[in-house]
Amino acid sequence: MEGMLEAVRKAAVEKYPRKVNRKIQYGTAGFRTREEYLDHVLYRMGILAAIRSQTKKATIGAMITASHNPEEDNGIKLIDPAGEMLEATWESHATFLANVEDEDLASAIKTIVSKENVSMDVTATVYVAMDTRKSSQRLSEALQCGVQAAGGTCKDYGLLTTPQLHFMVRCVNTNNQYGTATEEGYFQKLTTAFCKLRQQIAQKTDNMYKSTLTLDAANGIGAPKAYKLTSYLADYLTIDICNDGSSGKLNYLCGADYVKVQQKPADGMTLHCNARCASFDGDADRIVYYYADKDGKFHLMDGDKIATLVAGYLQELLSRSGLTLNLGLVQTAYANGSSTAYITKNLKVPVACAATGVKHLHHRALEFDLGVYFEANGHGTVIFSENASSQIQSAAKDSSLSEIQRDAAAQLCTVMDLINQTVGDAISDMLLVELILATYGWEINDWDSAYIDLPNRQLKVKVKDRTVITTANAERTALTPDGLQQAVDSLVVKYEHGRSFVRPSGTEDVVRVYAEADTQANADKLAQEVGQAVYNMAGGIGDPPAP
Ligand code: 16G
Ligand code: MG
Repeated sequence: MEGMLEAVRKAAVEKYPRKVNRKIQYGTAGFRTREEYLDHVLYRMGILAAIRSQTKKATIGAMITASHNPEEDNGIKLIDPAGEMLEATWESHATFLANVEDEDLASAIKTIVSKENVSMDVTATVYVAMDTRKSSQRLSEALQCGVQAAGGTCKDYGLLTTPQLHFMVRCVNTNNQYGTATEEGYFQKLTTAFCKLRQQIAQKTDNMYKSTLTLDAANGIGAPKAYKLTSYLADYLTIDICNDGSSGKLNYLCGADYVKVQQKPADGMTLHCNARCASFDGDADRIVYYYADKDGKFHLMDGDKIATLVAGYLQELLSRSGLTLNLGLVQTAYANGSSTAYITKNLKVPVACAATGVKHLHHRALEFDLGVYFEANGHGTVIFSENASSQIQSAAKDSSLSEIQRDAAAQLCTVMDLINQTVGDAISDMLLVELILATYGWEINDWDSAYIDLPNRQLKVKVKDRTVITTANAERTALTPDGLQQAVDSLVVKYEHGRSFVRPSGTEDVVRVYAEADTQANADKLAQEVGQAVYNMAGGIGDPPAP
């Protein structure tokens, strides 16, 4: 231990000193900030990843990315053994370790080691990958230096999407039961399932589905991976890849976040009537679809629309199979009210609401046999419990069941392989959506017509200290400051289909306001009034929210 601490201290001082005294926090999606502030943080996260690996006696992942942030930013997310997000208590270890002075680094490591009962005799293994940012290679070297200084070994995958690395970590920790921990293994697993299911679809003459898709790859890692993907898809899907990084800038005027927030197509995408378009974000863990109707009007198919499509499809397969497994959908407070009403009333699938952030949705989804979760921003997946997965597998082989039941179970089995269950995955979600549309023989407007979104508006309010706002009930109720929730309630009742909530952002120094109502004008008005209430009661600074 002492030898390791000396090696760690030496490399810290000589190669990765903490030059600037600015506090950094492991937030909802790891560390994320300007790339020039991150070298020492990455080095230290290498050390932490090694210790985490020794604690869990398993391989840990470290993904270098800042997702949909601008090219100038970067960041890191650690991945736990089952391919899920880092456990919350370790988020505070990460924040602690990233912020200590260089001379306190050794003692900080000792503190964590003694708190967590780390087995120092276990050799740590860390799987490392990065997105396409210019700074990623340099930061990856810093991270690997940290792992090695702590006595661990790295496997460097180079360029991967975030969900690909989550997949690799899960594979290696299940002795490749989940899949093979290589990029080839990833594409093989997903696309074999996709092609098999596509092949089974009877070609009805009235099938309106067209197997072409235009993809905006956000000038990021999604582009080279989507090119690779196409070689596995036979004729089942043709992808025309735009914003592939050959000239444009990462996430600039493109990508899933831009399209969702701006409610308009990414630059470089030409929309033809009812032709499907999709956008990935910068690390390809989010996807949104969109199209223009015959009048040229833009329609966004966000995470809510994807969730209803997926939940409806799984519900149908489950009921055909006769299996009595419980299927549920997890959304956040941002889910459009129309989507929640449609899922509950039309699909009769129970809906749970979780706080914003993938880990909250993921955990809630684990409570169902089949848990579908999606954020409106396009991040989501489906998780199958062990019980569900083994029941589905046995039903697919059970000769006492009818052929219809067995076929449905066999299809579910293959669908499980198509889905990256570790985390939302733009590539896997795209294949799933394409499969479902092809199965139903739908054009994108058929999918869209399931329900009409309630008009909505989001606002940001700057306040002196956003922590004065605390929430409960999956962020739908403001507990403090006193009287704020009553104020929101009294505004909401003035509007038909009115709904609004406020929450402090986990990634920006602002308070976010969401409002929806029967018309766009009313949604705008409600958001502005609620924003004003936040401004008045929670210490607003600068200009009050504009009408
Ligand atoms: C992070 C979350 C995302 C969430 C967003 C909310 C992960 C991997 N990402 O990007 O799920 O929607 O934060 O940001 O958990 P906000 O707190 O600023 O509204
Ligand atoms: Mg992302």
